[in-house]
Amino acid sequence: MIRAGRGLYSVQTDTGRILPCRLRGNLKKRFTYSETASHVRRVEKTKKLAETNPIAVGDRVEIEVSESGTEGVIEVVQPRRRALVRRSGNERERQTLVANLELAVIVFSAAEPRPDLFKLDRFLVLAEDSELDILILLNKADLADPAELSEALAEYREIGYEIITTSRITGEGIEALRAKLKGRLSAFCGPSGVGKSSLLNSVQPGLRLKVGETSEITHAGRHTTVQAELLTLEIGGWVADTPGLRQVEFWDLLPEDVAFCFPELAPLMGYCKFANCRHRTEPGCAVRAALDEKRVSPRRYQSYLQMTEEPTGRN
Ligand SMILES: Nc1nc2c(ncn2[C@@H]2O[C@H](COP(=O)(O)OP(=O)(O)OP(=O)(O)O)[C@@H](O)[C@H]2O)c(=O)[nH]1
Ligand SMILES: [Mg+2]
Ligand SMILES: [Zn+2]
Repeated sequence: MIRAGRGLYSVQTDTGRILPCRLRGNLKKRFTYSETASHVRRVEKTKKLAETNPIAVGDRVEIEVSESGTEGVIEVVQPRRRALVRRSGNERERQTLVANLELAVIVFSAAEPRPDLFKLDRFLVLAEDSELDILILLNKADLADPAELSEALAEYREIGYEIITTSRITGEGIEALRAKLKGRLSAFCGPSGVGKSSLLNSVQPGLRLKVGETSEITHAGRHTTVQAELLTLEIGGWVADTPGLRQVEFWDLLPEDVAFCFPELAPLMGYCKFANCRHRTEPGCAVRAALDEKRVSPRRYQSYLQMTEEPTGRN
């Protein structure tokens, strides 16, 4: 399923045709997902599903095509593998942004808007928790001071993240980005106005995605892209353009699981004196020791503290 409207979905068939489809009525009610997210660390929880959307972009479906052959009905939604899931806005509902994706492309801009690294960390944790491959794009490189740029990048490269600096204006990084997207299902996510749709237009000029005006995006609440949509790439693969997220709320991430989503903290787990250590003020804490020895960035640690302070789980 590549696009969702009001009760009407676009489904791309194996032959590449795109058909408008409705959802079989009873599917909406008894909707269950077999969740295969295989976190060994996660205690199996019974999840009462309150989904914002019963079916998400990226879901594989079986359809019955009408006699005329011009439309269809979605009969079966196949079990999802990995998905990008968050808690939606003020509602206590689970929202699947994109299903069955392999790669999360997290887009930030070097300027306009200024990068909020704490927000970047939240996106990273969201993607890590879903066990996705991750690529960070630092867009609008043309607006940045190169020295400042490399400083921001170093922190993430040190802990193993791949970052490509890109610019729609100079074309920097576009070819490298294309190579990363080729042949897989990926999703662009990040705050509004960072240039997600612009970059996709550069990757494939025929897409003609709507792009926001710079003057508009400074007003809070302006979103140019309003719905996730899966685009077919000529080089092979699919990529979802998603609307910018103002807030990244986790759906069911437990505070004790957060450290596992920090690549520099995960290897330390199990080495604290207390098994239930929250890595704050406990004696014999391996995280605090790594922090003292400057093996962990104080800013990233701050990010960890912020994320475990709030109620991250469903309550
Ligand atoms: N200087 C510069 N401006 C850019 C670049 N990429 C995008 N922009 C501008 O940034 C603004 C926002 O771009 P969009 O592509 O609409 O941003 P978006 O991330 O898709 O935003 P939402 O759809 O609201 O989530 C537009 O005015 C673009 O022209 C870039 O590399 N350099
Ligand atoms: Mg957009
Ligand atoms: Zn600890």
